Amino acid sequence: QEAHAAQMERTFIAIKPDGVQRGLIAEIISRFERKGFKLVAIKILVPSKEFAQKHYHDLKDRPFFNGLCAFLSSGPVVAMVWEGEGVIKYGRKLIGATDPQKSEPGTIRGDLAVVVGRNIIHGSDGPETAKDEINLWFKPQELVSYKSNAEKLIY
Ligand code: 3AN
Repeated sequence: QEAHAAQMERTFIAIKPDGVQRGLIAEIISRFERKGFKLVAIKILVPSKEFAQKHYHDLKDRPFFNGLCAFLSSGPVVAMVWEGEGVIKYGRKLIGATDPQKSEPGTIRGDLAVVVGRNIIHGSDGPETAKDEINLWFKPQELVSYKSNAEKLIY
């Protein structure tokens, strides 16, 4: 282990029920993987309504909060943790703007979604939310630290 190999940045990414039902799991994972980010945790689950409310607690005063939580808990969600330099900010870039009408072509939402209520993917919006969301969705032992052989070609 090299001295500078400190814990790399991590973010929480979820493929929402619409993304799963539409068969976009591999497409979305592929975009993060090809960029050079590393998958360190993954599972599929149907979140309860209460769990969805915890996940979206920051939005509890918004008019769409109930619909949003009902939707997140309506079917299987693929929950993941991705690791890499700048992964929080760049992950948001790969995802694109919240409203798919405003996300650029080339982004996940720009290429694959049409309306804000069905925008197929969630990504943490900063270091604090990343930490909170990873802790909410995963137990520490579900995260796997490993050295990828490709890393020396990426960094
Ligand atoms: P992002 O997912 O890009 O971080 P947030 O955190 O502002 O965006 O919103 C979380 C989720 O709430 C969005 N992914 C979207 O599904 C939903 N949402 C945001 N704004 C609206 C809206 N105006 N109407 C319905 N749903 C919304």
